[in-house]
Amino acid sequence: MSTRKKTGKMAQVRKKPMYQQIFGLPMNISFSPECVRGTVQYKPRDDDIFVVTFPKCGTTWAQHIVHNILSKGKPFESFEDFQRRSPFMEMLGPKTAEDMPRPGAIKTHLPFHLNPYSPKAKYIYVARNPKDCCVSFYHHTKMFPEYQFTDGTFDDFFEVFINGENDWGDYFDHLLSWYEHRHDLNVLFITYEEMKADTRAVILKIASFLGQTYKDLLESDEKLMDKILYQTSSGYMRKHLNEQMENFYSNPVLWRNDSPEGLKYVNEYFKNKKLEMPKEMKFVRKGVVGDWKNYFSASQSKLLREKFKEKTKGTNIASLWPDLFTDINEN
Ligand code: PPS
Repeated sequence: MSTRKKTGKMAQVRKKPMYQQIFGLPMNISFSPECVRGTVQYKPRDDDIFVVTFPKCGTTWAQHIVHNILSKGKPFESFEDFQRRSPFMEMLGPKTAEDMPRPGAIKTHLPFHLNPYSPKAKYIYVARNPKDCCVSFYHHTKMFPEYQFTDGTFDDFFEVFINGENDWGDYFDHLLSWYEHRHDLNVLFITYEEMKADTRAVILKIASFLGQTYKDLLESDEKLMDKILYQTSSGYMRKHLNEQMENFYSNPVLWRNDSPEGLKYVNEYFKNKKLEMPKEMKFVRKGVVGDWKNYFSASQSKLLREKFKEKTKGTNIASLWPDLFTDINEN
């Protein structure tokens, strides 16, 4: 869309997704504010395990890996089972974490200062390079109808992302808040790219963080390791999880009636706004490193590089993704 300025030049008016503000952060507009507040106020149990990420950085993959390790290779049976055993607390509400079968892992997307914290709980933080994160977030925002962004372009979303206006706020503030804690004994800081480069090594790292017995078991049972690698592969998850999500959202009993508080709220929001979940779920999408090359212009890469430099000054964050700004001619 464009409007004519007084100078006669056309100025771009960018399309923006819909959000609500809670705790000073933009949040998914269909989430219950009570559930978000309840999440921040939740007091972790000593045996709590959290999978925390900025959105679109590998949460679901890490949740599946953790679950497969804890369950000795038993995959989630359905999307309902996934939500019950590994609840997304801001969306579903703190009661789902209280009711979660244990051992299990709670999903959150909160920056460190807002995430429920206990020195005894364990936190797995997954970071992903900002360019692929931005592309993945763009597809997510286009796919879910509550954002009212189905006709938004990548250029529109890039503006939102670079300004930190997307849900859960600024990518860099989030990353910095957890990066500071990467050496804490109860924090395991990993990257999506590391998971892609050597999934087996990361599975062992996660198992060891969860408990020596999990690591010992995987080291002594090659078949179990292979099963976990298979069941957490992007191909397997693309087929099974996407299908499970489609089944869940097209089943009125599961999604409309018999659901946790937070999901009822989302459901009401959808009903009031006459929104429908997409029939085809592309939640597990490409699952690769470097898809940004298909989206970023040279000037967008330059803008992000400048922000990256400014925000991460005095840290070693750039060394997490050494090639991020070298393979595009920005000039
Ligand atoms: S969310 O909505 O924030 O919970 O999304 P999140 O799970 O963090 O991130 C989604 C991206 O992770 C990719 N994904 C995977 N990559 C590799 N292997 C496996 N098994 C896997 N599962 C999910 C998913 O495809 C999203 O990335 P993009 O780049 O969009 O493909």
